[in-house]
Amino acid sequence: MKKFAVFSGFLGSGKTTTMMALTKYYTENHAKAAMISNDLGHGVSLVDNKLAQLSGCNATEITDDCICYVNEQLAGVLNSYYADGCELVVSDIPGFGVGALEHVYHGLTEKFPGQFELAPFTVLVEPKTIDLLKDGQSGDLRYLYDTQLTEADLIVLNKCDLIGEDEKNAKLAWLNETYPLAQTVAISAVTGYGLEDLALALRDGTASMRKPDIGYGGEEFLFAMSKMSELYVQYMATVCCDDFDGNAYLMDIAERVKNEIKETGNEIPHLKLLAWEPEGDYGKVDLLGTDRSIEVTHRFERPCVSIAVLLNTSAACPAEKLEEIVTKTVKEISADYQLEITIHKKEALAMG
Ligand SMILES: Nc1nc2c(ncn2[C@@H]2O[C@H](COP(=O)(O)OP(=O)(O)OP(=O)(O)O)[C@@H](O)[C@H]2O)c(=O)[nH]1
Ligand SMILES: [Mg+2]
Repeated sequence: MKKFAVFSGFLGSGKTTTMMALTKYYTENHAKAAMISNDLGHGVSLVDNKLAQLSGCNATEITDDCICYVNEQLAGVLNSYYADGCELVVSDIPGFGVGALEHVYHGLTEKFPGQFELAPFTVLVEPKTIDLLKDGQSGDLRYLYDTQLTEADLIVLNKCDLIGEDEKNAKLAWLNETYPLAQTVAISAVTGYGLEDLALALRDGTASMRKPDIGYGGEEFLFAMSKMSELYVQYMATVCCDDFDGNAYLMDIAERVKNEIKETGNEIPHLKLLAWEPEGDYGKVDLLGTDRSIEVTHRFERPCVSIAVLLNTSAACPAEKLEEIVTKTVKEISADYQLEITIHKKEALAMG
């Protein structure tokens, strides 16, 4: 079997965490699996890919462009994974994944007929997003949330560890009623709950290849996209003292960025900060919006003397403003911790 699935879903819904958990689970319980992280920065290293590699996953990245527009490059990566014995490969998609069904699934099928077996087009959603959609409070983002789910063959309700059984069932029932063409599974990428259901849905299911009318490129889509920007920063930091607390350092950066973005009235759906030292110890911090608390997703176990840092973020904020806030924050907090930093890559992209 040479199965491939795209994992779409809103920023922070847990695509990367799920792909990491699934590829490990699938490899241990079914057959060899691998993952691809895809994003738009030019010549950058992605937090998601570095994280997957640090945690021992079979992972690679495609940068510079969306897999929507580089079908040949994607096919090359898939073929090398299959040649290596993989039977399932999953990839995420930059931005919001809207239009991926057409550009990736139909693109691959037209250019490479019969070569790849496409698993259900998979869309992740977290409980909080369903609340927003149900209450009609999703504002400008409603179009994106709804369109993603409309395209899905398989909807994955992730982060079920955060809700009880009754709430999970109510949310699944709402999804089944609202998006009747999609199959649903409930999982927690963090606890591993539901991973067997997800594995079987991908192994046994096939893509419907249906083309729902999503108004791609229309006014609502362009309006939602026009607000978004992305920022990629890579730097090295040398530590001068022997009690440097990498976890506190990453938390402080995320906290200050959150407060500064909040002050401007903008929103930051996902900020990822990953730092590692030469021995492989690493810390990861995630911010999922100005109204949420910061999560330490992985902790440094020991004090460290030099670290490499990757920061990737998507924000509903003008690109220059985002870059200004993040750069200033990194410099100030690094100075507070007496770190000497060398920024060797920085790119801000406006999505609109
Ligand atoms: N409680 C809980 N948290 C989760 C789960 N899955 C992911 N998360 C957390 O949600 C945050 C975002 O997860 P990611 O996997 O980075 O989300 P993503 O969809 O890849 O985000 P983008 O790459 O920005 O699109 C991280 O802090 C994760 O630890 C889950 O099942 N339960
Ligand atoms: Mg991700």
